[in-house]
Amino acid sequence: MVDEALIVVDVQNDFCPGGALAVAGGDEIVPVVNALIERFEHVILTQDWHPAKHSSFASQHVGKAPFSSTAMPYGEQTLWPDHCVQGSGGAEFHKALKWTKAELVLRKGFRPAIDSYSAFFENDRSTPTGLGGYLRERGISALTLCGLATDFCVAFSAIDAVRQGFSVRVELEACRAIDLDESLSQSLNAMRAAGVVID
Ligand code: VGL
Ligand code: ZN
Repeated sequence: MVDEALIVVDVQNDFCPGGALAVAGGDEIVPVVNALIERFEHVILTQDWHPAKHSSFASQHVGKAPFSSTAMPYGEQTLWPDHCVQGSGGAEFHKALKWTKAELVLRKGFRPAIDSYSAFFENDRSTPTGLGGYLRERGISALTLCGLATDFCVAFSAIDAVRQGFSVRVELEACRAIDLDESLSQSLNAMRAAGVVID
């Protein structure tokens, strides 16, 4: 159908086993994601793409450990190990991901002072990435999301997509979670409450 797109979120080396912010089983989704890519006419990828010394890295906050959190001007921010640095091998897509069909690669998290989990809005929840306008201008109204990680970039993207008026489905078998402090169950509840269809 012409008005549907698949959005593949952050299937990058750093989120796979051996990577800097490895998600358990992150690599297991690759064949499932590849099968989805074949099925969809329109495919969009997101790529977490941070400058070195990004403010979401615990290394930039004295005395803070990875997976702790800190107050940023835009709100509470989880602090991560250094990951997905622009141009690094860790920022590349998993080598088995069949990504060449993608019509758009949307990079996010490139502003030093603000993180961006969602493909639509940065973590201040108000700076747009432009993806909403891109999809609307192309007449795409229904989105299926998959990728890494379920409870951060997939969930934030899915909820923002509903708020932007898209009809949104998440393919859980093509997702894996970080699951910090129950964040997986919280994100599933939040997605369902927002109106995301979860398969
Ligand atoms: C992500 C934490 C930090 C994600 C990205 O892709 O879910 N999580 N950066
Ligand atoms: Zn990141």
